[in-house]
Amino acid sequence: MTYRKIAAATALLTAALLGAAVPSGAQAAAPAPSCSSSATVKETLPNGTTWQLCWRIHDKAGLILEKVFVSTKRNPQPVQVLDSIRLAQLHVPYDTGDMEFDDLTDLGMGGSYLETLAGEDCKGGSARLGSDGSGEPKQREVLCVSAEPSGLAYRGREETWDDNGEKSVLSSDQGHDLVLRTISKLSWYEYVTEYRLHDDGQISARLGATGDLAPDTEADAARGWPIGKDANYYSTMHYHNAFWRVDFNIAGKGGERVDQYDTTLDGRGEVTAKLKTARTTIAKEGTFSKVNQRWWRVTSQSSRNTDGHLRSYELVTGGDDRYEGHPETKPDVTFSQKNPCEKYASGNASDPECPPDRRTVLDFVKDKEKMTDPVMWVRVGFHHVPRDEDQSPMPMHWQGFDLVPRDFTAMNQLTPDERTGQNGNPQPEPSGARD
Ligand SMILES: [Cu+2]
Repeated sequence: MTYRKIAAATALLTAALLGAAVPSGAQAAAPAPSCSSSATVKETLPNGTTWQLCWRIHDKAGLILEKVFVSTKRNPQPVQVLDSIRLAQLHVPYDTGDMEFDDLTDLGMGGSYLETLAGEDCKGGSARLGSDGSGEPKQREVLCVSAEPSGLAYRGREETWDDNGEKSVLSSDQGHDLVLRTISKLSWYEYVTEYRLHDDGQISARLGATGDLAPDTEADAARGWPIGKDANYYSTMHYHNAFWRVDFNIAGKGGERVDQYDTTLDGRGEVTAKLKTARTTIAKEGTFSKVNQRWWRVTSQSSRNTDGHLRSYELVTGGDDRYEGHPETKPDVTFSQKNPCEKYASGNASDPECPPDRRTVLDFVKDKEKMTDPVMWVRVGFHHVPRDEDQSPMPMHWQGFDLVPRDFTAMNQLTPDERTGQNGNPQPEPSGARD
């Protein structure tokens, strides 16, 4: 998993943090929110980073974040990152081949499946009222908003010399994430939809699973794992194959370009292997998969940071089991031209307004349309081999990915004052270092 492991101790912190004073400079006029105050989250983290967004619950997709803007103490003007992000499918096929649930389109993360927060669900956070997306007007406490510590954000100790001798300047700070979280109970499983908006501009999307294993007694040792006494009962292995739909709108300009980067061996230098990294611009719709040292970024074609570099966000995926039982779950990422008929990564219902053949991501891209407004479909799978410890309730297991800013700002968004002179100006090697 590449997203940061978060310390469990978050309680009590959020109430204090969310009420913290906004640092000067971070109060620049934000664009008018396009949603009501109850559907707006605008919070400033301790080091001055402010995230602002709209949220709502969709009966199938569950929690949707829209119009996501970020500003920091050093870059106080809010800049849009995302038009929207949400889950786009969750396949749960069992290894026996006897059972599969497409949890988003068959059931749904919203509606009656959406849990009202209770107990310790949002301890230390702020529970927000909202409707569950079913059309039912009743408002419930369904969204938990909290600020959670993310550990050491950076550290740099600089050694300098003057007439008085050696001087050491330490820059270090603790980081925080703004966390938005909902819980959906689908039969035995309980899923946590979570977005972590980091103070350095990173966005982490992840799905947690807890609750209980689904009962199924058909498995043998090749397709199940013995739980309970001896080997009387094998709990069936299965996948949780999740898709997310990500629509960037960098600086509100849209029209991003998709870049793929590959790093390969390129002969030898004087000491060791040479490597080269090459960009391939993906102009047309398609599906793509990871190989060693391959990654993608979504790049604005018109918005630049103050160094003149095009702003972008990079997709970073970590632990991932590819489910090969369906053709549409084989690619790791799909880029398609934005189309309102393409709602889910699979299982799109027939709609008289839409062509009948747009069921899965593979259908979305088969005509290889030129992309002027790309949508990114990210697939992350988890092959769940049950274990004794999964009962009961099951410890949370997570799957997800990160969106990491690349050239969104000219320096680290958290750069402290004493380091601002170092942009493009690396410091000389400290004395006493290796030669
Ligand atoms: Cu599972």
